[in-house]
Amino acid sequence: MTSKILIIGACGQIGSELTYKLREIHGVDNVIASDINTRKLELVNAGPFVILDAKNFNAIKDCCINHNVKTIYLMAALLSATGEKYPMEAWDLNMNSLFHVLNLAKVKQIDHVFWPSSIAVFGPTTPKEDTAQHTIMEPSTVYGITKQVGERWCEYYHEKYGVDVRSIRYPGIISWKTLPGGGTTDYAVEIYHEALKNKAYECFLSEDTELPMMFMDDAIKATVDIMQADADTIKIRSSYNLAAISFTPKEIANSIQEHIPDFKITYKPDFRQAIADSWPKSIDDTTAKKDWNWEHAFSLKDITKEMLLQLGEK
Ligand code: VAH
Repeated sequence: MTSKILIIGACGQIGSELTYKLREIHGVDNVIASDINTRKLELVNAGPFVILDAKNFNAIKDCCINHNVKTIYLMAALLSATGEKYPMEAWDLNMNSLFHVLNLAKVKQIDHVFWPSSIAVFGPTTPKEDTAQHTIMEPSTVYGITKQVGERWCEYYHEKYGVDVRSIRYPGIISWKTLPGGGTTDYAVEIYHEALKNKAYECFLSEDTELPMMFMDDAIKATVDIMQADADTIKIRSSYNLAAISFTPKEIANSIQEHIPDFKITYKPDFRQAIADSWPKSIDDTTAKKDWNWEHAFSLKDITKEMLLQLGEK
């Protein structure tokens, strides 16, 4: 039987687009989508789908045995804002799901793992401009702590047990196909929806809050590229810095006003401002560029044009 790919958390913002891309590359029947529920019916009906609890080791193991799964993309997690509301649930899901997948790789039940990290691994003491691949990491969010610890375990399992686990520190990701949920960077998606609906948006971050961001197409390309790279080119087995652009709410609003001149933004920072303030403003991804030829494609201008076009049609 052909070896299959399993995506855990396939109904999420990245998981859903990753599912379509991997099916384009490997064939629909070779990519099994899974999630805790069937909330995204379009995806559930687009190809092989199983309901799977990322915290249930035996369920994941049985799925791998039954479907001859040899590669897992573990995309299920509670993100930064939700993690602050439900710290123990975030620790439980984000960490135990990773241990389950790494342990399946350790005993060779599967051969390859992709696990997403995040710029949330950096904290208030990290230098904020052009944040380096190796630097101070004192994350001040539960989500960031799970990502920092998760990176340590990925590197440990690679060094000790030879597990082929690969990881990327995603910045904020902007997409139109699936709404994000529970993130601090989600304002950069909501703003486009509100601009088209109401020509106005009340932003939960202050106007000058600069954050590293990326269009979904770039994030998916990076994910596919790192997994297709020769193993000996992957020198970092914790997680790679990845960058595209950085902008502030004011700058994204200005880019929208080039298309919708009377769009108005107001600012009402909430608890997510402190999370955003703990993160870098820009990321140095020289190592990813050097090791596996990473390069982003979408500028803020490109993103705004594409988001308004796609959402306008939707
Ligand atoms: C969040 N979108 O806001 C995620 C991301 C860099 C932030 O990990 O929590």
